[in-house]
Amino acid sequence: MSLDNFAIIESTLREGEQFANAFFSSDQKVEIAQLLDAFGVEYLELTSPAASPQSRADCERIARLGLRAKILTHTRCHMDDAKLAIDTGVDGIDVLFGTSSFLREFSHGKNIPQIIENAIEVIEFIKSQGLEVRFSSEDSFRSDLVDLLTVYRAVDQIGVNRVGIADTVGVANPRQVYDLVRTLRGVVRCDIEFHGHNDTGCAIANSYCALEAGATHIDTSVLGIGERNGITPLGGFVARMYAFNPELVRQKYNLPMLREVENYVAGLVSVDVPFNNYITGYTAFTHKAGIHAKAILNNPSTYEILDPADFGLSRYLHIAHRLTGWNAIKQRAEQLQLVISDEAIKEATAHIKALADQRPLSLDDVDVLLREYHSKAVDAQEMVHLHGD
Ligand code: HCA
Ligand code: CU
Repeated sequence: MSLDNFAIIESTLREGEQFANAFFSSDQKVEIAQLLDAFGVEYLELTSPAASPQSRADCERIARLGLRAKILTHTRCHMDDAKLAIDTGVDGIDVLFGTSSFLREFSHGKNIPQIIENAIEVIEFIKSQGLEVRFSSEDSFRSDLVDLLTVYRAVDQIGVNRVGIADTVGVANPRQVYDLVRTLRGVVRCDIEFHGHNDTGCAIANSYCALEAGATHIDTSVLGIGERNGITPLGGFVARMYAFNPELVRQKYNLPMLREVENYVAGLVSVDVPFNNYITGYTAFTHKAGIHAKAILNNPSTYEILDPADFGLSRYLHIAHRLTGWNAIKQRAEQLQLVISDEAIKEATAHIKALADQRPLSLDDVDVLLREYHSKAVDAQEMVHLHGD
């Protein structure tokens, strides 16, 4: 089943370069490639060598690094581009039919044979050079289904390695993705890739549904960077797959590296990692309400489907507020090595809640209060001793 056997095509160095703030130097591209390779993604997709002389040089440089990940570049379905790409030394080429001509021709319904003829020429040429080749169409969800399947069937028959479905404008919802991939699965033998934009927040769910329906490859980028608001984010996709099969995801990827890769890319494109980011957002493992905190102390999986330790992270119990509970306050006292009776802890908790109704509290405020309760307890004990003597 694809859900247990999927591959990530990491496109930070292609789709990510289309992000508004992205300008990667050659050395920075190499660093991104090495980090993603160490993280364990199966493929890296690079900007077309036809884009600019530097893009071409960078393809050659990254192809020569000897990384474990397969190196792909992404080009139009043109013989000129394919030749240029082959000369860079990459392992494979993702070819794409451009929107305007594809859609125009599809809507007239006339040029399907021409599209197929062109695709076959390019695909056979790439294959004859011993490279992996993928064929995909832009804006698949707004193309005519019959035309789409006709083209995909034809390229499958000549042995394309993979066909791709692209939700270029982020219009698809999970059920539509499931249906299209399922239909395509019945038509082609080759692998199926899904590329999803996130304009309406469905990119991760759509990627997951694509796998459920039989897709094998998912495109991602670090923090989801890409055109407009981007595509399926690597971290969010990994979180989704971890929720499905933690063991598999732990084996496939070096999860503690995720934060490093994200911080590096965030710095390069001058954005902050969002506070609510999947896995690495600064509140991703923060528990607040008293009932949550109590359960987390007893068994973290009550409120956590991801184990922060697997990602080299730790959870945080936020206790300095009016929703707090005495179990969490007691645990804080223990952390501070303050011995205080349960009764006194309950009093301290009531005190904290009353204070928190007046103003925002910090952990320091809680600690000061706990130390006061502790000293009161010690004083009381000393009194008992004195009287006892
Ligand atoms: C684009 C192209 C693309 C290609 C996706 C693919 C898209 O920038 O418009 O090759 O599968 O979203 O359609 O990124
Ligand atoms: Cu895209």
